[in-house]
Amino acid sequence: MKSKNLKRMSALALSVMVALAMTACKATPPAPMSVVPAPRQLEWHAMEQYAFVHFTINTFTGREWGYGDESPELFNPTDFDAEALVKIVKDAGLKGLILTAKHHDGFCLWPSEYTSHSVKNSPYKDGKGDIVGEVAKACREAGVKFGIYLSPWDRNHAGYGTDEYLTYYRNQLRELLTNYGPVFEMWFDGANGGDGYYGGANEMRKVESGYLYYDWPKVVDIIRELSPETIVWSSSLPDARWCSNERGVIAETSWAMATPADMYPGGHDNIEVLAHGQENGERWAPAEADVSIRPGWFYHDYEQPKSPKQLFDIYLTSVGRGGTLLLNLAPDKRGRVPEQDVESLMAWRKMVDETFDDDLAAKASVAVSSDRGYGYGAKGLVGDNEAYWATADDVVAGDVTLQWNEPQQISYVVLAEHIALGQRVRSFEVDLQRNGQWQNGVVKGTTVGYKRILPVDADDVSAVRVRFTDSRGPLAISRVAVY
Ligand code: FUL
Repeated sequence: MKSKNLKRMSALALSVMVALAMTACKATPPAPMSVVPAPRQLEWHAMEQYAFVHFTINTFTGREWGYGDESPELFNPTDFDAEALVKIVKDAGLKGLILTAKHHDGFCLWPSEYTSHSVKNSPYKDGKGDIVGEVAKACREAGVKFGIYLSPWDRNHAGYGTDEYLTYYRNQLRELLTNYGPVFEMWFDGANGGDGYYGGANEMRKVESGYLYYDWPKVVDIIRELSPETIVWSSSLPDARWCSNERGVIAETSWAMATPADMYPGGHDNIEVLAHGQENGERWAPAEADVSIRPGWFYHDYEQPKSPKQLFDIYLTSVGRGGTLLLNLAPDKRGRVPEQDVESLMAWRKMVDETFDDDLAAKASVAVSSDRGYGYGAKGLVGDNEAYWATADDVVAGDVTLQWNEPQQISYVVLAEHIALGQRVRSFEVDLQRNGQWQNGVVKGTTVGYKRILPVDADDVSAVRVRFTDSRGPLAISRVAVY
């Protein structure tokens, strides 16, 4: 008995020693690049896709941009149900929901204490309703993250263009962050100035440069003070940037880094920098692709939703290009997402899940050209785990080869960098071995980032080789998958 115990103890001691020795000989990780994502940004990347919801007085007037003179009485959804809305979002695999708490017309979907131009003067729940509060609560309960769109441009407010409005705007921001948090993302639209109601003035009010008028650093300070985990979208100090179009297309070359002064020179959008980011940018500001399921952002009865295939293509050009997808839903006058939109959305989800279900890398033999030592080998490339493949400090190129016993039919190669240490890859090529012959450069690409999905339609593939041909530092690749 005694000797049995002794044997057990020594086996245990041995395995502890082996584990300790192995940890001790694990190679050191590559040094981080000078710009890396904050923890809140890493979490945001991992969401991959989330919903936008455009719903306000425009839903009832048929407009895209309300003038600001609309009576709150027009806001009268007959069948709004926050839980049903959030359920659709969740079932579609969208990890968050950003609601238009206030669009350019100035109508507030919450009973703000700073204005009467809100739901409290609408017939919805006899003025006792609070769309922002109801959606925030339903999101919390369903485990869907909640975000807020608070339009800086306000065509209703009499003081728009003066300091008085800035105080109003900041008070509303405080009110929302205090009463409806946690808020994963604050969305500040760029549309600015122009004609509007402005408390009855009915005139043109141009703010010289929208960005300078709002004094964004002050707005960002408020967010950091009240809600440090919130992603700030756009403005002069963004945690995430506009991808430069509203079609859901992130550029093929897209760095997650960019320098604020280059993104917004003189307070205006620099489309080129917004589209591509900058390899040597000073800030982690990855691209977000905002696009609507319908032609408009708000519901119009004459419009149709995009097909599942169109949504799938958008997924490939957004999530598949290293950024996130912000997909807009437009509830109708009932306050419901139209049935055909829900159908399209669910079919899209199914398409994504089925396409990326069975990673062929799991049954391949995987080899790399070199690694930086124990703990950073080929194993780290396969499956969804924390490990990653990394090369030695002076090695900025390298290959991964996946080989199968049986030839495979493949549709996509998916690459991912270990971005916690920064974005590195400058260029890569994908080669295929078919019927014993290597076909080189079937895909040639530049950046990878959080995730890169590469359409490759080929059968009889016995091996896939990814050649990372240039990088800003040693390679740190967390995934090579094949579907
Ligand atoms: C635009 C706005 O002007 C649209 O109305 C919409 O809110 C979209 C997401 O951003 O610039």
